[in-house]
Amino acid sequence: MITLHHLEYSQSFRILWLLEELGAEYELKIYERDKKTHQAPKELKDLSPLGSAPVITDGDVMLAESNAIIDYILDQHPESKLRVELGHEDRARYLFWLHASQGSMMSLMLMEAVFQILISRVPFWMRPLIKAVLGQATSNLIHPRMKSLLQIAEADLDKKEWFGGDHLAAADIALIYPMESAKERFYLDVDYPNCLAWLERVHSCESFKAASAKDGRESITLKV
Ligand SMILES: N[C@@H](CCC(=O)N[C@@H](CS)C(=O)NCC(=O)O)C(=O)O
Repeated sequence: MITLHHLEYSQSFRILWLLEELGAEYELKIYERDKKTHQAPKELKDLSPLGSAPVITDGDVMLAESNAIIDYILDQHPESKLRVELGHEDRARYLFWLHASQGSMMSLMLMEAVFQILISRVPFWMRPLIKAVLGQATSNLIHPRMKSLLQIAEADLDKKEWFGGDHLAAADIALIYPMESAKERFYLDVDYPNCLAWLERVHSCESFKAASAKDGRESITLKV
């Protein structure tokens, strides 16, 4: 049986939601972040060479990386509709969003979070300079790329309700963390009604509510 090693308020929420959506049998181990550093505790770091969450263990298998874990779990549930099968008209859309979630959107949101942490931690006399440099990087690099991604998302959701097409798919599960982060960082506003409606649909899924209750979260807050 799979054990999900879940770090509170982290990207591993997606795996919790996936397991709930599948109705899978699993064991859940919740780890608390260090109160000061927000880092994972040593017990979780020791599980994988990456030292980050999520991690799953399954017999002798240990696996890290959210999307690798999503694929591993879906391999065990071939009956699930969370993958859009080969040859389906929505296959390309599904693959794009499954991978853009981590490869593009999450990286941008993470970069912005790291910039903000850096600004808050440098000595105060350096802060105006660092803020100006990282502010430029945010406006020139992060904002236009996020805008492009969200515009594509908005157009795709105008055609069909989910990132996988007509029903909830693994791409939607992978996207929840960067999309919630985008909302928290004010990228998602009235210009993106379809994206906001998608978030509402996600929040009303019973499996999402069950995962949220187990995580003890009220909302997704991006912590590195
Ligand atoms: N690309 C990795 C990122 C994992 C990651 O950065 N996890 C963060 C939580 S959101 C973490 O474990 N932070 C605590 C730490 O590094 O100690 C994945 O998707 O699994």
